[in-house]
Amino acid sequence: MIDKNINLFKLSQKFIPGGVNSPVRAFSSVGGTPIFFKKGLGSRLWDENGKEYIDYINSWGPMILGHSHPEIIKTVQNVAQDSLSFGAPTSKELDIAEMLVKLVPSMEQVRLVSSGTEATMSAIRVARGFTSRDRIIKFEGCYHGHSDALLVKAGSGALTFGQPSSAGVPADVAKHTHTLAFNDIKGLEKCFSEIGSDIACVIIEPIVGNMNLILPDIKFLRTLRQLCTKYETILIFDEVMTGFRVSLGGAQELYGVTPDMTTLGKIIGGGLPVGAFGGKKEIMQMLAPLGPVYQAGTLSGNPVAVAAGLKTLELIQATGFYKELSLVTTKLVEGMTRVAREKGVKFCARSVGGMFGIYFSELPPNSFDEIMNSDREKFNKFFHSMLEQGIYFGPSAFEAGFVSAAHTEKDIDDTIEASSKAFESLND
Ligand code: KE4
Repeated sequence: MIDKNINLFKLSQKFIPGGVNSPVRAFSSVGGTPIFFKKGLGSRLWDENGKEYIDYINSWGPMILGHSHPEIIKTVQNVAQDSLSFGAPTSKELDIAEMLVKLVPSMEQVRLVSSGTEATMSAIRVARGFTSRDRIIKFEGCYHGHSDALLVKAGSGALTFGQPSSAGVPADVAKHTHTLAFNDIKGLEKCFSEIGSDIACVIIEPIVGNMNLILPDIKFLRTLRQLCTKYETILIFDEVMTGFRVSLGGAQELYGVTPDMTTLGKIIGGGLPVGAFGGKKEIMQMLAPLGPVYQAGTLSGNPVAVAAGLKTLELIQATGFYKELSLVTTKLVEGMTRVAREKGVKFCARSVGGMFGIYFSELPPNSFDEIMNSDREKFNKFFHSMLEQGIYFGPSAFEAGFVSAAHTEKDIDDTIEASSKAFESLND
């Protein structure tokens, strides 16, 4: 039987650079042919050959309720009947803004955009406008989308390609971005002691999901908060991935560290394009039409996308939602770790809420350098063995995995069973 994925990928490369609309999808890091999907339902995906998979990418986070959730689909269908876009205010934008401010209380005001990249790019511009400073700090291995100032040692995509900074980013832009080591308190203190009063903002993934899953040292986050307060630097938590993924209140709720601004995306659109950035009112008032910082978007707050996001945000507030999601995700990582040990494979895994990391290393990594030392080759073999068995993990050793509320105990058991075979194949 002809593999439609191979044909489609070959054809796509004729019209689309690399055959994909986002680099990580090309399987460059793991090798082989990307899978072209045509249907998703609950925890399952079907490719163009009709092969079924259990999905642990969930569109890189948005599909926390699973694919084609009936209530979300119905909401989208209903709203779409009244036009897809107005380019004018709608009551739904007020509804989701009110809900986001309620669920992320560090945000007094919020503005909607159409992607995480737009959210982080805009947040940095507001921070620079508010402080009249140019310098920003990010951390190696963290990824915040592809705006120029942030493609300086980004973690997702670029790291996989082994060139952590991107061509096309002018040196004059990159020079304002200082990249520090995640969890390195000394480096942070040194940088602030040298240039603290010139730093407009620090942007960080409070829990990193773009150099695989890396947890913060609470002392590191607290020191960062203290230094930003001391030097009047805006602290931006990029929760595009962790927002509503690790808990209802995100990483800032889990760690009890309050940023000045937060960026969001993925889950808040329920699978449709929605991003958001928000923070203290005095900062957000810098934005046009009130203030001197310009930011805009034709489809910002799109009514259909916002409706999908609103329904998603409503459903994830169900009692016990995150308790259950965390339990299922923990069962997955504990089960895989157990069978890896039985097969004598050097492997570990961990999870936070509905996201997880798997590592072919003795201990879970806590830094960029440590994740870079994990066994990429073993990951790639494992990835393909699981794919063969109908289990779809992220096609890169530097990505986190995601579980949805639609994943059943049987999905998890089947995945653990498949991983046992995959670990065995590593010993061949
Ligand atoms: P988007 O522009 O892709 O919507 O969001 C950029 C972004 C910003 N901040 C964080 C913490 C993110 O994780 C992302 C995007 N995440 C990647 C997954 N590693 C999206 C997948 C892709 O690039 O295709």
